Amino acid sequence: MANLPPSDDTIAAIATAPGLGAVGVVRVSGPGAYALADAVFAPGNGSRPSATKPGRVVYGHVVDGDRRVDEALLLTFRAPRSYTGQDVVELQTHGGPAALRATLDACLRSGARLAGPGEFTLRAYLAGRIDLLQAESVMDVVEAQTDASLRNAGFGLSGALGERLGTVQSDILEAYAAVQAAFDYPDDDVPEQALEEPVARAAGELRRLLATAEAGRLSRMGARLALMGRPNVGKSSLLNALLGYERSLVSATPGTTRDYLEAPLTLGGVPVTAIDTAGIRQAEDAIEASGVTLAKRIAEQADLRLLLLDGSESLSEQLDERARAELAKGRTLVVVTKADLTEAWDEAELRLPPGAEPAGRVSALTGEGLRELETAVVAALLGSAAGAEVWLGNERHVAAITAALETVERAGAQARGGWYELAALDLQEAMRSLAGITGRDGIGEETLASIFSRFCVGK
Ligand SMILES: Nc1nc2c(ncn2[C@@H]2O[C@H](COP(=O)(O)OP(=O)(O)OP(=O)(O)O)[C@@H](O)[C@H]2O)c(=O)[nH]1
Ligand SMILES: [Mg+2]
Repeated sequence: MANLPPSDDTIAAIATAPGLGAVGVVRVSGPGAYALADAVFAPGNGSRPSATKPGRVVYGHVVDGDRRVDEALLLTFRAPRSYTGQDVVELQTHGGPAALRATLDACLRSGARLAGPGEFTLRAYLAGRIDLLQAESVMDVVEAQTDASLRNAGFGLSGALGERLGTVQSDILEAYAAVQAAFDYPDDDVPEQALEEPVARAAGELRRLLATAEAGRLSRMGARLALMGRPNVGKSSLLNALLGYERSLVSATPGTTRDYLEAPLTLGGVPVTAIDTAGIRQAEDAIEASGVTLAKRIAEQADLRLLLLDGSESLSEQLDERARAELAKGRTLVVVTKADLTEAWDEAELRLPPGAEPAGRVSALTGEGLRELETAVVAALLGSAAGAEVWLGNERHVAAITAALETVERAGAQARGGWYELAALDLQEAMRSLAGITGRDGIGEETLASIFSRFCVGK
């Protein structure tokens, strides 16, 4: 069983990212933080660090015994007004690995313990300064790669998601009270809506949050977008146009792209890996045949596929039975290319099967239709969550909300059938699932240990 580290000793860690940087920070937290600062920091004005007013920045040197380690700034925070709620000092040194390592060593020699991953944030949580939801959001902010994931993390950090869950919790409590009343006083009629309404409100809000889970997952993990189509339809040209630089080889010879190639881009806040593939046809040699097999596999595994059709060439050859069968598998947008050339057919002739959506006409040459295509891709990836204020970005929260929704819905059905006792149990379970997200009402030590172990050291 995983154990939490002690929270009453003094810990230290390098808080900035490894590598070269102009400034690096060693963070120290615990009851011995100020004594430690006296031992490892010599202010330029000859004062003692422990005598400085909290919140001040002091110039001086990090020292290790008689040795000057580096020029540095000292920042001081007094409990409880610090990140961890404890006495905290931060040493800002030059950012090179040697200076930081030597500063940390001086701290460890002066009695600090090396902090484990997430230990500073764990202390903030244990001190009651932040709830678990906010603690996890700290990690999400640190890890955020795109604006959208940063916005989602900020939503958890500010407590706004906690507030929305709080509303759900009070609805569930209200339903619970109604169920209890119906059970305790079977002779007094408890009006049906006293139970139905809060259950419906709670379930509705949980469903709205869950509808954004896929978008949240994609904003963290990224989406894979496969470009497919016959040789020469303009797959490589479209990839280059989307990227804004020449990534993939383009030529008038059909069968130019034989291998596949991946390129990263961001669409609507979602990190997307666009994959250019070999044109699909009866291959002329073994290498091309391997490329075609690979292209089909990539299309199978993609989150979304773009099927490209050349608008200036005959449609029937490009959209044969095999291509139509592929379309029927869903998750596919149909893109008509070479919009700058004369149209050889009308879009009405497409007659797309369900699962495939038209995404307009584009020209890689003139840029026509590219914005609209990007919008269509984002809409297809995110669904209704595209317009939502925030997305649920954390798997643990998604699991807890899914469980809460199931039990709330079941409680509603039980209560309608007159099974009040069972409904009450389900509502209690739903409360427990939601409480596990914020951790306000207690959470197992093992869960805590596993959550904080995913942090980086120094946070
Ligand atoms: N006029 C015009 N020509 C285009 C456009 N997009 C591509 N082409 C031309 O079409 C030909 C094929 O383009 P590619 O991007 O190599 O096509 P592909 O689908 O990657 O072809 P393969 O790799 O052979 O499967 C090239 O001669 C391009 O210049 C477009 O939007 N307008
Ligand atoms: Mg190509």
